[in-house]
Amino acid sequence: METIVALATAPIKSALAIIRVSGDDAFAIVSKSFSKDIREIKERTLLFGNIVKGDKVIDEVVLAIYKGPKSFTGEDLVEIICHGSVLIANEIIEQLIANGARYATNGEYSSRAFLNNKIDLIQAEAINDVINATTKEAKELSILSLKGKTSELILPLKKRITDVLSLIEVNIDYPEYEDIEVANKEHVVSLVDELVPQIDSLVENGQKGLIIKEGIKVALVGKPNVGKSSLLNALLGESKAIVTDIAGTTRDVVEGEINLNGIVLHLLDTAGIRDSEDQIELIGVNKTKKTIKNADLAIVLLDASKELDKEDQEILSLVENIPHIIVYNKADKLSNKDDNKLYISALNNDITPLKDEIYKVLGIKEESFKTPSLNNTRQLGLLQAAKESLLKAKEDAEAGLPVDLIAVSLMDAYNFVLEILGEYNQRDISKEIFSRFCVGK
Ligand SMILES: Nc1nc2c(ncn2[C@@H]2O[C@H](COP(=O)(O)OP(=O)(O)OP(=O)(O)O)[C@@H](O)[C@H]2O)c(=O)[nH]1
Ligand SMILES: [Mg+2]
Repeated sequence: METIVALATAPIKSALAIIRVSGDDAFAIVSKSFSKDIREIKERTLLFGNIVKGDKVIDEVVLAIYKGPKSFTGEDLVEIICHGSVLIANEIIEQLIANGARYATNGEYSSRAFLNNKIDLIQAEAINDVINATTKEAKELSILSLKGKTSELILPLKKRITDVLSLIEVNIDYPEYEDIEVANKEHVVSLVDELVPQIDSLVENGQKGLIIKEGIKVALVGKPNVGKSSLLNALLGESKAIVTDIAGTTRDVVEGEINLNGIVLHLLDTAGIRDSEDQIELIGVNKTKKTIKNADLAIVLLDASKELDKEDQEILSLVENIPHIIVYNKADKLSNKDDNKLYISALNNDITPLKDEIYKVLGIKEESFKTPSLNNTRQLGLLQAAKESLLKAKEDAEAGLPVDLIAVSLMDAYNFVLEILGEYNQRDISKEIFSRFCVGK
């Protein structure tokens, strides 16, 4: 493979910077500008020396030298650890390019690791997730995937589909042999009945993993004056949104973000919904309706001190089709409470019951943070596709179709499972995935 070079650390002033060089000529290209010849090195090693340009020293550096295939990319790889100056790093990179390397594209190192079978696609995606994680919990979950724990979840599916597919193959290829088991409808039906619940549970865990990784959009909705902005402020622990006793205070959507015990909530405080003559308020109300449609969870606030009215009912019907929590605010004004209702007082910062309920609705438990899962939309989409193909195979089996036709859907399911790992059609999908990486990864 062509030799590539890029800065692996951030292009800012720091103690040290790392430049990565990977490819067939990595050792030769570095040797041209290093005070020692490293071409014959066979073992992983560290070397101290100078990077030079003619007789000028660019920097004193340490080289971490990895002889392929025992390297991250699987190729000969050199990490040049230099002083953390952008000028020095650029000068070294220019020198290596002059010596025959080319600047790497986004994610090209990880892409090579994948193509050289050092990691599967799930692990490659996890590298990006680790880098982009914004919470400790999301980072830890991604580390599990990086270590291959998520890939292991797929292996039983792969194996079981292979079992049945190979039985069918043998039957098709060697119909004359009488001592082999006959592939029949029951094999397919029992395979599908066994795997579909497994896929459902993978999807369920994956959706939780996605929430832990990316957080959720939470819309605070309700009539004017029920205390939405007060709740936003209480959740954020700062007075971000304007609160007044004038109905219709909030017009634009006010956003805030909190980390609720490991889950990032992107909070959206909205304009109170009501029929209004006020042009500006009406625009706000329309924005609220759009916000509800895009939210993952709606928190509907009702005023605990008042009777439910038609306007409240209308708001409840707006959230009917998305996950929602109904909460009674201003509980401090009440003396009698109904055990079946969720009460809070945004004014008094008494909102713990709501925080607990959010966890409950999302189904996130302590173990969710430690459970490896297929948790990006690509992986979840492929799981869904695999499930549909399996169900089609079962339908065909039950309709009495010949096994070779049933095998077509089974093969589709198999390929979808392989595609999760990047083992099918790998070059096309990996191109798309690695383009999302930063250069130097
Ligand atoms: N007693 C009591 N008053 C509250 C509580 N929460 C909010 N309020 C008061 O209710 C009034 C309206 O609060 P806001 O937070 O502005 O209400 P809102 O839902 O954002 O209203 P709009 O922006 O107009 O839609 C303010 O006077 C708050 O102090 C509560 O828990 N108890
Ligand atoms: Mg408000």
